[in-house]
Amino acid sequence: MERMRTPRLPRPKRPELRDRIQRLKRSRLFELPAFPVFSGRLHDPRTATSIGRWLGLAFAVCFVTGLISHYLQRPPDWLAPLLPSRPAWGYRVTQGLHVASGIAAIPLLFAKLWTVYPRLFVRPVVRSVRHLLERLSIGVLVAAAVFQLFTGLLNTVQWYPWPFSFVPVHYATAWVVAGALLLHVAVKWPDIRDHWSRRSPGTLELPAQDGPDRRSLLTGVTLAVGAVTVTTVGQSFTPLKKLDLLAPRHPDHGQQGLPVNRTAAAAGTTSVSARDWRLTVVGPRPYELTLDDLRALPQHEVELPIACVEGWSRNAHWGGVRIMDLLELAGAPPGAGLRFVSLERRGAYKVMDMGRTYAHDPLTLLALRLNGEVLSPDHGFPARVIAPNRPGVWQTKWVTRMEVTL
Ligand code: HEM
Ligand SMILES: Nc1nc2c(c(=O)[nH]1)N[C@H]1C(S)=C(S)[C@@H](COP(=O)(O)O)O[C@H]1N2
Ligand SMILES: [Mo]
Repeated sequence: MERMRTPRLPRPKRPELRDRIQRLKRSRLFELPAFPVFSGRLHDPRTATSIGRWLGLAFAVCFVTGLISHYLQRPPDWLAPLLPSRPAWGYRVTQGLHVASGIAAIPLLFAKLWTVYPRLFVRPVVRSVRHLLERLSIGVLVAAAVFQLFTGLLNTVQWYPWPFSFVPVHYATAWVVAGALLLHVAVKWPDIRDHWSRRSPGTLELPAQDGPDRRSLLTGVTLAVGAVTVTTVGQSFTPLKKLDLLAPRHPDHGQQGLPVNRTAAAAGTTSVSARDWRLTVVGPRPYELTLDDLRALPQHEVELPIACVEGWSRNAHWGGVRIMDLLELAGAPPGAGLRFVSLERRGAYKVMDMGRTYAHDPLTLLALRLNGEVLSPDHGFPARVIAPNRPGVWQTKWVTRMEVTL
């Protein structure tokens, strides 16, 4: 009887390779990540919390001051007559803070991203639906924050290397950053609570955690934030103007002691003749004035800043006629506002609407003089608006027409 032969297994072509794989599997080497392992304290939740709270504060200041800028510039119809014209320096402070905290946020964001980047290598990539949502929301937060900070910075130097219009996109992204940030803080709340301060229970148990390396990192970040702040904040906080080395504007550089954004040449208003120029006022009692007529009206002097939306600002001494006097001459009722039209041929700032509070504020002038001299063409010769607590964009230059609005 023939013996049954066990069927022969096909011989592995490379037995040594199979053995190696088997051994590897047994040695758990396969479970190790294919990426670097991060065990340093600089990447732990405590460091992420200490940098994150400053970044969060900077973002909160940006968000609030950004909304103030939005509503002062583009109020809905119901709000326009209620906008406050005081304090006179209000917009100077809020927009100065906006750009300063935005610039400070840039090194903070770098530091924060560096602290948490090992999380990119967490495996498994997704543990649960909750984990997936958390990672997606952080993805949105990081993308929106990086986008917001860099486009904001480029806007301050008036560089627009993109096909969309900056302001509406910056505004929409502000809401995305704010929403994603709130969600992020809510999800990470347990970590934040445990690591907020030195005295928190999580760290008391581990007193040796805080080593010189963490302190060096935080010192480095503080120095970076200090350096970018001190070298730019002088563009609006003039006591530090001597240190204003990196900001796009220096408060002292410009004709008549004041920087210029849009020149008369750019606006096509270089050759306005003082003799032919007229101010046309449209209202219940319409009238027209020459420059000499305006100069013959009661003159007032005010000290008010130009506070540009791009973050620079400078106080100046203005002389001219009160807008409220011109309104009264036109027989305007107390609730009236105004529309101003500039000689400028085209441009976003040719027409400007002014609400009741500004129009009736005694500080609001149709200015004819700047720092003791007749306005230069670049500053709006023959007449320009200067009003308190008003974004620079609405301090209309080269005014030729005023229409009473009710
Ligand atoms: C989380 C960060 C930021 C948030 C939430 C934020 C938010 C806002 C908002 C809501 C506005 C008003 C937009 C409008 O008028 O509709 C604004 C305006 C502005 N922001 Fe930001 N911003 C941030 C960062 C920055 C940064 C980093 C800079 C510059 C360094 C910057 C520069 C500006 C400028 C120049 C404007 C005025 C734009 C204009 O009206 O022409 N922002 N921001
Ligand atoms: N007609 C007109 N007025 C304008 C502008 C403009 O482009 N056109 N620029 C505005 C901006 S953005 C600012 S910051 C102030 C600056 O005034 P200044 O150039 O006299 O400093 O003018 C505002 N008035
Ligand atoms: Mo401006």
